[in-house]
Amino acid sequence: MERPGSVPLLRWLPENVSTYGQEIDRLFYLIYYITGTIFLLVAGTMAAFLILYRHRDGRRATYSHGNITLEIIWTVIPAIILIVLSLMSRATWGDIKAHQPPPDVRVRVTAKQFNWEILYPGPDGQFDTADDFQIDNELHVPVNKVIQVSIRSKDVIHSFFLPNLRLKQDAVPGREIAAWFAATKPGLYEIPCAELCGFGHSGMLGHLTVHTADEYDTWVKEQWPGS
Ligand SMILES: [Cu+2]
Repeated sequence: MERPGSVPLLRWLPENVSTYGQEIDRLFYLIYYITGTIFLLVAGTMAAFLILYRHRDGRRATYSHGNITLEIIWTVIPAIILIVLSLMSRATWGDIKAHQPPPDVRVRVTAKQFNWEILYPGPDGQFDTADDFQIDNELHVPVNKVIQVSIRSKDVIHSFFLPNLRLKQDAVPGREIAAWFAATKPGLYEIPCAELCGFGHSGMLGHLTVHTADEYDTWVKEQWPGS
């Protein structure tokens, strides 16, 4: 969703409803603006040179053997930018990935060609017990709660992607990978597969429903009437 008064080319990510989305977006836009500016400078300079140094009668080409000072400058400056960006990315990555907060809700997501199997542990909170409940492509969570997702795959590599939550994690056969998010706004969001996984890849789409606390309680009661 577009913010009022924003220029689409400058801010085009989908609406952020993730608690850690701002940190990701800040980094994304910083890198985007730096590379965008440099792209425009390089393309502009190239276009200017094409015009300035086009063929003209009576003008001979001159040979240049390079300029060491210039080369040092345009190597050192990008190197510094790269190091600063790496350190910033590392700090953000560490904040989000290394410090998973204690989960309020746990689900297991198993990717397969071409569906997301969403497994809820049920009232006992344990997976692989009788009260487990599985639905394809439908993830229901409460708003403002920490959701822990254990991601698996049954066949090939898929990628569990919640664009609005700024979460993307590969699902790798033979591994169980933990990810987490907390949504700040109720609504319906998409769960596309972000890794080309076969002929049905483009149709591999689930939906995340973020409920208010009351709505979520109602949904839980519908799935587990006895609880
Ligand atoms: Cu897939």
